[in-house]
Amino acid sequence: MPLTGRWTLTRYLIEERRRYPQASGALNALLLDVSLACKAIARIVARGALATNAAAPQAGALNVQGEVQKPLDLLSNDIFLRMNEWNGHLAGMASEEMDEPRPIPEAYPRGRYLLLFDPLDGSSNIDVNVSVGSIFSVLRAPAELTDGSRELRGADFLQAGATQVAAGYALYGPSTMLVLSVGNGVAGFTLDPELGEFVLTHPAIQVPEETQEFAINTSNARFWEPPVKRYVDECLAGRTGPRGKDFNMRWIASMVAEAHRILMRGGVFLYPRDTKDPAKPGRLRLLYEANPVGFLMEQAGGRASTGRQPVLGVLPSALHQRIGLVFGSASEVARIERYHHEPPPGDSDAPLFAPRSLFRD
Ligand code: AFP
Repeated sequence: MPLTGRWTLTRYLIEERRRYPQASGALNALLLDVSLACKAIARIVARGALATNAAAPQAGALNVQGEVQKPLDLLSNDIFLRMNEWNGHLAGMASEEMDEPRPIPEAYPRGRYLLLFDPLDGSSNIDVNVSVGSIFSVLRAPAELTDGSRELRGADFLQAGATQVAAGYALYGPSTMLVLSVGNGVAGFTLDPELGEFVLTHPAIQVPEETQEFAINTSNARFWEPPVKRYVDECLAGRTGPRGKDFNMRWIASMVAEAHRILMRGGVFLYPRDTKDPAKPGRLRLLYEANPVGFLMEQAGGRASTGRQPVLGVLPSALHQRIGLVFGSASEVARIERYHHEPPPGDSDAPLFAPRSLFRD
């Protein structure tokens, strides 16, 4: 298809910047470098087993989460670091794959932003040639970091998701896509492999409100809390249950791919807090996964929650903090939040809310 009439990522970012005449262009330049990192990772992922022996786990390599790091996780992390350390727009980076945040090398100037990322989300899918992605979040850096009066600390990244300046992901699927928000809605770009450019193909993405699709790893059912069990049971009951309609289920085990499906056709994703491992209040990471996906969902008219509160309102307490996460179509997420706040149906201590009560909806 000819490019005429289509916007490239560069044009989209410039048009967005024009709404802020005082903007320096630093955020745009940063996002273009992030997109270049994603293109480089896309090339490697697309070569599959030909690229390296990338899919083979490296003996003994564990990240700070205690998960096996594969060569491709490490390579993608390195690409993100190298593509972004030199440009003068960042005061530091933090990655799911690194124990400590990465300061900007002395050789380069410091900038006004912080970049957080999971360079290869869903990497267990690499072995089986199923979609994976990169996901990132941009925060403002404290002024003392930018002017060089002090060194980077982990605490600099502990900002609520609502303060994100931009967030997005790249999806390495049958085609490579970049989906991005700079705080004015969500736009999706498809990589044109001939031009090597991200081209705007999905402007103004909105999460469809009506859904009959949910995504959860049901092998964890015995560890779920009652509100989650109630929600899933009601979906499974289908047309004959309280929801009065049949639901379909999906599970890709790559959150970026699930988020993309939900942005395109609606649905709800749950990786809730559970009782599987008391040391881990959820599976996903607040700063590298929940916050950027939460920002995108809210910007697309959807909703993202811990189950108890909007995820973007959570003040992080640690760089690698895990959290329960529910996101997708706004009314479904609101329903799941409501189930967390109201007494369980049939609770004998709460007769007004018992299943047959007039006070239940
Ligand atoms: P990896 O990046 O370590 O493969 O983890 C992927 C992920 O964080 C997220 O993308 C999936 O939704 C979730 O884990 C899948 O977890 P289960 O293996 O428990 O289904």
